[in-house]
Amino acid sequence: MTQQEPVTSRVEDGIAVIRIANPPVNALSAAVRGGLKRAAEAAAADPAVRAIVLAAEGKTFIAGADISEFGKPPVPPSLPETIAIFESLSKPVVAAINGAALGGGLEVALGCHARVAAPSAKLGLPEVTLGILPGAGGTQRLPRLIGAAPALKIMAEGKPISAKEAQANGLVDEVAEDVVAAARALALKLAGGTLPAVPKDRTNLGAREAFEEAAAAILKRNPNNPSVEACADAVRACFDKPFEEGLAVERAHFTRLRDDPRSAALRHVFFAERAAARIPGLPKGTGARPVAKAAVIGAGTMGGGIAMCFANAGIPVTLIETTEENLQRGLERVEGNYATSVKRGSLAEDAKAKRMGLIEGKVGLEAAADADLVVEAVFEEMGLKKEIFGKLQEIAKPGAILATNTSYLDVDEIAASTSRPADVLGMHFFSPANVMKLLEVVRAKETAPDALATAMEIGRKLAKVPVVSGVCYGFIGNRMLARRTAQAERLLLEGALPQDVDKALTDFGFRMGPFAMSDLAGIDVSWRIRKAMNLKTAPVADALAEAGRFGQKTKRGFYDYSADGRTGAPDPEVAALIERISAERGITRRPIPQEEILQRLLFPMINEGARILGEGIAARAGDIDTVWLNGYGWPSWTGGPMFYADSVGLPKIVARLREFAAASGDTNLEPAALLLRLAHEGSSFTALDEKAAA
Ligand code: 3H9
Repeated sequence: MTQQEPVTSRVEDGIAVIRIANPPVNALSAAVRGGLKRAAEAAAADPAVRAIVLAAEGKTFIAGADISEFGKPPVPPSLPETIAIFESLSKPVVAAINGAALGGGLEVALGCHARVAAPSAKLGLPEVTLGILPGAGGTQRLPRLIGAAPALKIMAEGKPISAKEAQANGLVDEVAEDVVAAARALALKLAGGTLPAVPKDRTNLGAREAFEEAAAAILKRNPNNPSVEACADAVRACFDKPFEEGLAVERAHFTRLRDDPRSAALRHVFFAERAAARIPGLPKGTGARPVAKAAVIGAGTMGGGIAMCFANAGIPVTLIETTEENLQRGLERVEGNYATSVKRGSLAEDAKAKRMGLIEGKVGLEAAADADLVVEAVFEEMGLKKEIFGKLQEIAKPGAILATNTSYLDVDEIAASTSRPADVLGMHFFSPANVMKLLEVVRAKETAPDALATAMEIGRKLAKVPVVSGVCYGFIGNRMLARRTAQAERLLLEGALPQDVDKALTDFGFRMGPFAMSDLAGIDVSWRIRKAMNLKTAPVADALAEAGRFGQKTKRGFYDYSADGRTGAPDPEVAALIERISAERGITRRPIPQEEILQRLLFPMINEGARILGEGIAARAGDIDTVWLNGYGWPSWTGGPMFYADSVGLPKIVARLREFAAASGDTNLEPAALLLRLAHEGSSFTALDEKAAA
């Protein structure tokens, strides 16, 4: 076999070591499955082979089925068929799990007679995150190996477990540094004896009552999740049906779910998130600058949260304020956040101490002198930001990245206030910064390629999903959000009530609608900004704020929170106030159907997304989806705004936007040039991304 073969086999001392080498993650492509089948059959037929070790090259064992093959015509051998061949061999097969064994990768290992894992290996069945269930015997073999209740937990949560946990629950037989050597030794030990395949009866399933109890709790935690429901049903079949029939139950669920549009959307989400890491136009070989120490300027809620991100990732960070008093307040807030995590049990006391130990509070910008990356997180005031960046050009060490956390302001203008604009970019965190996954990395005109690469790499180290945005007002996410916010207010004036607007979005899958969100964040925040800018764009929100209804914190906002301070009830006073404002403006209110409300909220955002893409602010439609999925709670099973637009059909969106524009006279609602072109060509945002990637 040549070196390019994804599966090779070498016989030494009576053992055939079958190796998978299919970078980057050894996904089980058709070529790998074919290679595995041939290698298994050859080892079975070779009298010199007494036992078999299944190993893999690189840092991953097997990341599962090749997700890019889903939705394409199947190529034999199928994965279940390949696994069945290994399981039925009369010679022992031991899996040498060197790294992640996920999905189909773990299912391959379950078809082996024994498993040895490296201490750092992770084992899991993450199929639910792709809207499917394990489809190569995982739902039938794992319960029969470790018990039905623990197996369902692993499948339904989709989170991998450690090698140590896997050894404790019987999923792996041994944990060893040198997995191939340990697997060889185990394989030889097993040769000639009875082979310990996963039992096909109910021996290991555990009590049915315990399973049903666990299943009920899991289904309650995951309402309306077809993948989790299918996992529970397939595992239940272990009790009710023979092994082969259980496999048929699993297969039927797998095929149904794989072909469901929700799974296609979740696969898009998976690939879009990874594609967002690729920065178009970056010179080949651009490396990141080393970042051993960070500084955050401003110890407000945002700055404190950003400092926590660095500390959580083990990077020492200086939190800088203008006065001792502000600094102490900021540090106390950070300490309080960690204390809450300890109380909830999600953080150990010593881990808290370690993280706090990485955050050093200092007064004065000079404290940024030893940082490799400085993140400014002060008020949204251009003058103040320019002053800080002007000073940083002298204080920060040569080569340090100077980032601004601005949500709206012009990063080019900020960069122009220093003599080193190549070091300047935006790192826009989302609140709460220590929780939210999205990081918009704003590439300014003069940003150096390696500065950009550094921000992206640091973003990943901070466990964020970084997405590059060009410079514009609000960048990708907030610029689109502004369109939705404008429509939400307008819908109130035309006839809807806050609960109607919010319901359209929660029914669609958002956790919260714009008005409930506004009440949570505080209506006064944007009211003050509008006042300062003399904007009259939100008459209802302004009237509420002027009446002292700031939201949850005053127990009254768009909703009434007097019951328990947190649950908002529709308030007749708010309805009366809205009706009054409509009347004052001469607007005849009308009942607005839920479908229209949803379209009025989403289509203008999609339209703005198309403008953002057309202007090159976002490199891919998938980047826009990644922003909305990770920063704004867009429901993942619809794939993000641009993927959703494709599923609705671009001509329909164009037609509706034209109607909205004509009815309102708002030229912003006229379809964007790119949207028009794609609709006219019968193309889609997905096709546009695919063309750009090719
Ligand atoms: C399944 O197994 C179904 C079966 O039950 C039934 C079948 C019948 N396929 O994440 P990374 C690519 S469903 C194709 O950046 P990391 C990825 O797109 C599967 N491609 O690396 C990226 O490409 P690019 C269940 C895949 O080190 C590159 O590999 N399994 C697959 O941060 C590097 O990926 C899963 O859901 C795949 N399965 O993390 C596991 N996996 O460089 C999915 C990755 O062109 N994978 N790629 O952008 C993962 O969770 C992570 O990739 C892993 C590595 C933890 C393995």
